Amino acid sequence: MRSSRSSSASRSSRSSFRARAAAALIASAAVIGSLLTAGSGVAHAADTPLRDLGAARGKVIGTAVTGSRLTGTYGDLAGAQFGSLTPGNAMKWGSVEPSRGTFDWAEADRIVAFAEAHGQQVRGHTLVWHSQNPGWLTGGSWTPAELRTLLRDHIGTEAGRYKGRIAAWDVVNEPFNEDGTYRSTLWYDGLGADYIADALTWARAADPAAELYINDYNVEGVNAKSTALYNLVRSLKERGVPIDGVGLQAHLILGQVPATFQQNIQRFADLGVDVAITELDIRMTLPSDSAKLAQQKADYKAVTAACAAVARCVNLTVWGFTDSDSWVESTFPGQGAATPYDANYAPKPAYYGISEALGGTTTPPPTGACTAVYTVQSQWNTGFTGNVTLSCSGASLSSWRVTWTYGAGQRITQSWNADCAQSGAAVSCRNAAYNGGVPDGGSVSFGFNASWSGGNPVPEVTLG
Ligand code: 9MR
Repeated sequence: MRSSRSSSASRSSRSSFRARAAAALIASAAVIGSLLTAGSGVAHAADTPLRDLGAARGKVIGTAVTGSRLTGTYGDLAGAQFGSLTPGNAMKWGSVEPSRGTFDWAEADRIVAFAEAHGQQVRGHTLVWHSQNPGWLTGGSWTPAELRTLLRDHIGTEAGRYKGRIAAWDVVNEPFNEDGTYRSTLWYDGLGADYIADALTWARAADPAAELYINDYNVEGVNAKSTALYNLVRSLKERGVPIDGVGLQAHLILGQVPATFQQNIQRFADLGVDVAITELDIRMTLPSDSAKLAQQKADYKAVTAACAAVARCVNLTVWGFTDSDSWVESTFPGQGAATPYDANYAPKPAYYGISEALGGTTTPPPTGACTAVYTVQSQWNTGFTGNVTLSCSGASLSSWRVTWTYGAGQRITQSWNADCAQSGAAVSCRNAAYNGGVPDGGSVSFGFNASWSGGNPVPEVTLG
């Protein structure tokens, strides 16, 4: 009954979504079309969006997002391709109540409003966790009774604020250790294991329409940790505690999709709960190359196929859809490229892995691409140093030209490792005599100094 409510809500917004999706794809085609590719070319703008492929199979395909980025190409793709949004950080306790009794809902509100405007569900993340809590909470010393009241009030406040607007809440996040014992946290240590049942009960009271989940990582295959989660869910159901689903985060390593993924999803489904793959990413050792990207495609396809095969696997969410919005590189030095789109918003083979597992076709198959990424390396009151890095994967270049248009009056004063010319706002940089070649799996960078005033937004670059 619960899931039919959410799916009819998403159905009613479907037709207005289509018009917006078409417009968004036209907007993003400028970026996609700027890629140079080997072989038969790049993504075709007419490929069916993931959200539509998922909907046709009864699955919601989602992404984690950063609220402040929901404009331009990032916003176009987030709106056009995905059927649900999860705030990556904006709904965590430390984000919403940085000082006790002082709330900041701005980014969370923005994401919820964006989702509603685009006919998307919101997965709320997360009400009870051991991490990203405010300092006043973790630094305080509380009696068990005080801690319980704090938690109950927090759940009531946050889930209550968004009542009726959240499809599913990750009520409790990451309660287990790898061996299946309970993780020692503020909550477990202070309140015992029943903090989980209490949190679910309070969440149900605050928002009766939301599906309530427990979410964890390294629980994708059958192992000690996922079995502990399984036993917990079974006992909660036996006790009549409200629990509607389990979230399998799926922060995976290239080539290591657990063989028992589908079997594990199925055993939770057989308990009578929904399953969501809530935070999918698949990291690799950098730099990426065509072989790694092909393996990543196979891995994304296997994960999506495992979800597609089980009716109660209702949602598959990627933890950031672009490599420019992923937690991986800063957390695992030397690892990255974990998401389905590269940092320039070009769909990677991984994107087609998801799409193909949902019955989509790739027209024509992507064989690789070269991309250019513009960054501001340092900035002072009147000037800045910029860098552009060209990288090729599954393709190569023997010469190149990168162009962009400044939106805020920036002017290039000096460049190195490229011949740059600026006319009005338009900049064009060609390779120097010695660095026109960019091999498959390789990269070339050039730099420049420029002036700015008022603002220094990063322009979209075209490689052509
Ligand atoms: O993506 C989130 C990142 O921006 C934060 O710095 C990080 C802090 O722990 O949390 C990331 O999201 C986590 C999610 O909330 C829970 N599962 C693991 C995710 C990756 O760390």
